[in-house]
Amino acid sequence: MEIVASTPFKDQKPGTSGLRKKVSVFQGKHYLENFVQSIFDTQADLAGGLLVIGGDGRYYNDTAIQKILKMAAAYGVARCLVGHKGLLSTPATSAVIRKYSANGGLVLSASHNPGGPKGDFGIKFNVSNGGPAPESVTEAIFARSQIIESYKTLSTNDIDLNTLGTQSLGNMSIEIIDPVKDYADLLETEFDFDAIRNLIAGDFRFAFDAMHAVTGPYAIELLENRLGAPNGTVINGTPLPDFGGGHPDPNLAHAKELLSMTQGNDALDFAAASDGDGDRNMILGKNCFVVPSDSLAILAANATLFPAYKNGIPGVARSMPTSQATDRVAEKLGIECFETPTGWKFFGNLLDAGRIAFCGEESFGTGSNHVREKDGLWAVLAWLNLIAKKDTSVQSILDEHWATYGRNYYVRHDYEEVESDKAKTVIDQLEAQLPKLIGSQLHGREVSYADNFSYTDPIDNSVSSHQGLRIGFSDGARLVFRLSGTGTQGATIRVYLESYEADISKQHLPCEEALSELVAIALDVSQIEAITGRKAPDVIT
Ligand code: VG1
Ligand code: CO
Repeated sequence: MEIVASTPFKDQKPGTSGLRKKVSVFQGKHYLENFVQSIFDTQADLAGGLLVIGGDGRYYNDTAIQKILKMAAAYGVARCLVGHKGLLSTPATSAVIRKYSANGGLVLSASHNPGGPKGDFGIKFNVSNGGPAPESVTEAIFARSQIIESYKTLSTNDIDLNTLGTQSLGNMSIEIIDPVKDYADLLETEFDFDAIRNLIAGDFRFAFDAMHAVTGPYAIELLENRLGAPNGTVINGTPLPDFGGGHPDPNLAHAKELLSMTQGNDALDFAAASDGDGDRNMILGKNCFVVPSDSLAILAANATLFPAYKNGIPGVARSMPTSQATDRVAEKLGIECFETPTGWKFFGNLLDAGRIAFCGEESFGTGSNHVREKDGLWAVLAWLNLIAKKDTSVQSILDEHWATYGRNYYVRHDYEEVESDKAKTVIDQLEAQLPKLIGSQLHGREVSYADNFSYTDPIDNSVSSHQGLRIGFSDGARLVFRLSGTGTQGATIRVYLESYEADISKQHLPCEEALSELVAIALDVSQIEAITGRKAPDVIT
């Protein structure tokens, strides 16, 4: 056992989803160790307990796992479950923590951020319900990291991560587990696999893009092995440390290859993709794209088609910037609907209390109470289940939904790597205007409310304030502005735009057209162009 003296790093405050930094920062002397020791020091249950460890396979995954295992053994963790080759997707980690009643888990991932030596790395700590640590826990970890003076480790050889089975490290036992099986078994209980099998055996054609990230082995097992999809249905299925040089973010900007497979004469009926750590999803149909906010609303509206929810769901939740499409479904079904701050950690209490069964975020995140993370393949299987049961195309599922509930046109504009002080000025000057906007007209639309979103958790009454600026209009349209909490360079300004259209004859406009006036209002009130010098968003999703 070695006790290594160290001094605090000022910047170890976890963001929306764990601590995320450039790989080079994590490679810095004591950086990773300080953060991991801060987690151990604040989580007494881990001493003598069970810890799950895995990651998305990105560059530095293996090195980090070796360091963490030695520190866990030195700290006194009794047992670790580690994914084979160091791999475990975020939803699979959640499933494993829950199945084996672990005291917590560490996911090594920077999610959809690019990987490789010049890319990003991250560490997320999940608690015993399988979900991301709530704010009270991340705040305690950060506080500890600010006064840390040393960490403990063992000086010993590396563990073999490539062989399944049990090994020991000091007094700690380590089991290298199949990262796929427990998770795939769980998903099989959620959906009607026979119906999906029949769909796939017919003339239905589809593809899944794992983007060379962690989901490849999971998708091959579920879609090809268990559901009988032809070999090659899963593309880019081998996890690579640099994701093949790509950006493992499933959206229209980064999954171009897949998008093109759903367009034109020979278009596939269905296509889907997930991100670096397997918790995001993108759903495409023949010549159409399902906006994630709509996806949540549609799955909620059709929950009884899924075996696990055949008696209906108690409630739903969406993050604040996610469109209000789901609210309309909840209203009609007579179930509860919650609006939470951005980040999956805010759904945990509601799921644990049984108040909601489905939840989602506009950022390509959808999930249910089967785990406590968003789950890319869960959403993909849900859509396959839906298509099989409805026996119709993705576009007609969308059309039918909009005809019943109205359409929430939706788009997000991201301005990336903006100088931090300028991004802050955009938000501050807008926030200062909010009180006087209420009741005023902006381009002919009446502002019915304008505030900085604050959330009181209905289960533990904890309050999270300053979660994003909202401007709501009397016609159901809405603008939201917030700064990203996952970037590693400068600041990213996110502008979320939404309008509501009940008239069926106006539900098939291009999104840009339907939202063009709101874009103009957003630019006017936020002064983004004048303050940042940017002429257009970098990414539109
Ligand atoms: C983004 C998304 C948010 C999501 C988070 C983590 O956060 O907007 O909805 O929960 O990423 O997703 P931010 O703070 O950058 O807007 V993942 O797939 O990185 O775990
Ligand atoms: Co992710």
